[in-house]
Amino acid sequence: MTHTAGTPRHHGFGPMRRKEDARFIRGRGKYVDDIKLPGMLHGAILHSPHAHARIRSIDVGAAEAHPKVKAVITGETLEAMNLAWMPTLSNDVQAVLATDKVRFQGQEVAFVIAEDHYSARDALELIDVDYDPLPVVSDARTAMDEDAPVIRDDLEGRKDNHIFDWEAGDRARTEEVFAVADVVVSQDMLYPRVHPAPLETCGIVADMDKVTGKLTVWATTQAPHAHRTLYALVAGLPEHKIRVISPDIGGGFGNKVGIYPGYVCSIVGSILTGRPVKWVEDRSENLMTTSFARDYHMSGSIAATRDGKVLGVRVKTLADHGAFNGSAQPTKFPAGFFHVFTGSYDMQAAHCEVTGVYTNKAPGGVAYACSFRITEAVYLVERLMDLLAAELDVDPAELRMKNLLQPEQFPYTCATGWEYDSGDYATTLRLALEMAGYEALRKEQAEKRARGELMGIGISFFTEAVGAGPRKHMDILGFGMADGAELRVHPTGKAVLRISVQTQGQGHETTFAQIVAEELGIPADDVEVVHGDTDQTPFGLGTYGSRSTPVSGAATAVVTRKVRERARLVAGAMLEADPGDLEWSEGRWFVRGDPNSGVTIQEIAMAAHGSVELPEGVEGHLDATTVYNPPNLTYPYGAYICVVDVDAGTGKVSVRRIIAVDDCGVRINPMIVEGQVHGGLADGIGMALMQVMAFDEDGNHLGASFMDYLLPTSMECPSWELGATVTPSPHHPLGAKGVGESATVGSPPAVVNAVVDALKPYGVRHADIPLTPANVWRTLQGRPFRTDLAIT
Ligand code: MCN
Ligand code: CUN
Repeated sequence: MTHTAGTPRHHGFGPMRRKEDARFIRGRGKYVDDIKLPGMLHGAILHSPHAHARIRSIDVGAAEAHPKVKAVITGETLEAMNLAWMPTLSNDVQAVLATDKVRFQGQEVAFVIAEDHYSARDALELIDVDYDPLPVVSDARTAMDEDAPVIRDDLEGRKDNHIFDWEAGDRARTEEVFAVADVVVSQDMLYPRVHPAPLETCGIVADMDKVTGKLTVWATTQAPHAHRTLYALVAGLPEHKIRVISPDIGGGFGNKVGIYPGYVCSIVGSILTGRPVKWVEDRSENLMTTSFARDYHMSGSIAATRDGKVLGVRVKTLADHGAFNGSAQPTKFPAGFFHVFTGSYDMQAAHCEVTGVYTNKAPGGVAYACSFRITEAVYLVERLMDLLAAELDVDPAELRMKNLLQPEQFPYTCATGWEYDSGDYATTLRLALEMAGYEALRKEQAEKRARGELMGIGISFFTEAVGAGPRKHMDILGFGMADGAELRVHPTGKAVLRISVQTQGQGHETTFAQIVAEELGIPADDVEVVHGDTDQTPFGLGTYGSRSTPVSGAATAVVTRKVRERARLVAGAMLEADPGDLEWSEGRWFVRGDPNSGVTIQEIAMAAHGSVELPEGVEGHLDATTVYNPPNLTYPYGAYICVVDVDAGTGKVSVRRIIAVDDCGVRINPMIVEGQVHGGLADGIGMALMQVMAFDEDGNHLGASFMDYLLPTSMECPSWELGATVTPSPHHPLGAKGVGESATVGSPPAVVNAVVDALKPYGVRHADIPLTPANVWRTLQGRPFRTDLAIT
């Protein structure tokens, strides 16, 4: 399964260039904003300037009188249609347009529909809303105070801002383990609120055809089928009369899983006006109102023996979910997969408690290349491992090596009940250490320290759980997550594959064609991958939690194998041989022992379409469909090492090197996998050093543009050093595991561990992210500050 990098292979796995790039680099991508329909109208949203205020009145008269305005929708309009509130995926409701009061700055208040975009925007200024400001909660830590204003008074009987209490693991067992431990290390840490910030913002074109009764929606969604079903359930439209098309997407990163008020308003707008309605967010709208991630305040502890054997971890977490519990968050697991926080280590016990609270901030949630909160879990345990290493005065690599799960322990059930499928962790860490030249780095560090220079080396070893969702985890979401796939091989042996997942930049049109190519022996260029259109593809829940390869990739392998088996029967008829006597080699069936006797898949395809007499019961054509139910999640993992230099005078952190060794099982396209890792590493640098959604005490959003919400550029990123180990997943038909979020999940703790390591001579044992120059400088002065609140 190893191919030399750079050598394109067209008959299966290997580093093949992305098929979709031909249109992207020539400017031929087609995004939602490129959709232009005859008679199309344009929508714009009026947002609340206040974080918490009662709405006394909304006067839309002047806006309606604007000559280019066709309609103005308010919460009242929606109430009449029973659509003022929409269910979230997290057992909550969210206001589509505010009726009673606004609960976060930027909340949607009214929707103007006009002949053109600019008129719609102009008319927003003609709307007069009378607000009565209320006290604000912008810090989760004060949300449960006696005198805190109740944000969700719309919920019956609600007297405080509490959403849920949730725990996992065995409390009593964990207490026992902590009681006998030689060493316990504790640390409070904040994973602040961040935003996925895809370069293409969210948008929709909704077109209700009043003659056919069919609603067609072009939307930037990662989950077109799920959106269709939700629209049907919420709006009462028949599902077969809804078509959701997700065109090219300029990045999702979790931002495009949910349904936002602008989508509902555009659909309602099209129903009301009888014309197509387009709504596309601007940058500030995207950053201020759409799904956030993290915002976890964690108090963690780790217990170990004196000689460094880890016994257990526990954590208490305060989770800030904003004003509506609004993101895709499994109902029964309101903290997502956070409890996979024993990480990659063999431990006897673990326990976590999570309390979710409402604040006057935009709907919080999980999504940002996160695997449903495994990002926070990995950060927690990897920081704790470093703190423990410091306490025991042992090398952090050595401590990890001592506690990593061993190959013979797989399948391994962790202390909170998750079954890790496969792994050879020590090999991966060893490779990373070797690539880094770890010993030499430590020597260099000692020399630098002697000269008063700050250099840090940080390690992170992560295990992910991706590929929702196996039936055995069905209680997480309350419904199954099987994905369909359909494959048709045309008479000339060219094929079309229809899949349920949606690509947002991951290169599915290439990798999924490669899976067919590998299994059928035809060139990947001969396979067209159709996705992102509910009328043309089988049902499936879409792309998130790096589930495409684990679930839909498996479905693709299975459906292709079905076609290959059909081809065997056709080949039997062609060769006048018993199909049982046939053997397969790349792209052809032949009579066992007689390789020259074979027929190619292309010849079989032609024959299958009518030119050969098929035996009784064998249908013609080379088509198949399948539905794949994954038996388990896949557990990719990796070892990351980061080297930083810190300027003590300014607090500026320079990331000198990042070494990333990933094991995502069998790699379909190693070049695409590396691309995924590159992106995630940049994300990790961003989260560790720059990105944060901060708010002031009045709930004003302080990161509503890219001037304030800082994304890493190539200037902040070193030249990545990647390595790979391949430990196949035993239950996946191709042995593949998901990788799309691995580096985003795994890299932030490596960077933070490196910075804290650099600051060690100053007695620093922890610093909260993002480690901006100001924060690092203040930390060096012994005065760190909260980055998620306004600094005064
Ligand atoms: N792949 C492979 N071999 C493997 C695993 C993956 O060749 N063993 C390939 C896949 O076939 C696919 C890509 O790598 O082309 C990523 O696959 P996978 O890990 O299955 O993840 P998904 O395709 O389901 O993508 C989702 C994941 C998530 S949840 C976020 S968030 C994220 C991410 O992918 N958003 C992205 N990567 C992104 N990359 C881009 N460019 N844009 C986004 O919005
Ligand atoms: Cu958690 S972001 Mo991705 O799963 O869509």
